[in-house]
Amino acid sequence: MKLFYSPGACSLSPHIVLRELGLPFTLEAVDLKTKRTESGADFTAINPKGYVPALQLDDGEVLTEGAAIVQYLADKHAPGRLAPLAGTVERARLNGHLNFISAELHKAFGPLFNPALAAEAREAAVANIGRKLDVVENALADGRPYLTGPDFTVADAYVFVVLSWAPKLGVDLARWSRLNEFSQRVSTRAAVQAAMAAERLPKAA
Ligand SMILES: N[C@@H](CCC(=O)N[C@@H](CS)C(=O)NCC(=O)O)C(=O)O
Repeated sequence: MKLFYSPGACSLSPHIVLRELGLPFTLEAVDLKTKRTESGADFTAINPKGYVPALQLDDGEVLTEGAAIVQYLADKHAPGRLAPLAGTVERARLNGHLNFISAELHKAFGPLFNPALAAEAREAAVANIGRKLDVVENALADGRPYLTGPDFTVADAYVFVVLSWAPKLGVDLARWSRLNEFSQRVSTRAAVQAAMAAERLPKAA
């Protein structure tokens, strides 16, 4: 398998999952501005959507959409470990988290990646992010270490990556103490550290 990624982008989530599962894979970086991969290929010919992550399977098929990729990896390679079995209420809860992270939290960060964003629009975007972060903080309110309970899942990998963007984009996470503890906890996992090192990202503080 080959994961097309950009350092620190949402592709870090399937990257972490590949390492959590101990699977063999290669990495190929994508320049998201030029849409060229590090080997010079036209990335839009690999993923016409033009964004990472994309996971090329050994038979050539290319999977896209981070939430779909991580579920495929978990279900295929370690059923029930990083994602509860399909058809269970536990799995439906996990899907709820994945969809929320993808459609609500991840996308709420989108405007902040625009360096030309006007101050007023930025303020609105940060307030919107805050409302989504409240939801995630509440999911951890009973002191559970991970989103769905005692065990690390693919949703934790994804939300960890999205949270990691906040300081880089000037969003102060100080008021979400459980999210801070969560990020710290996840950052100590061997697979997370290995994925971040492979993407040449600085170690979490
Ligand atoms: N719906 C997609 C969104 C992926 C996405 O937003 N990727 C970003 C990096 S985090 C990207 O590659 N942006 C470049 C672009 O859209 O041109 C998913 O969940 O996988």
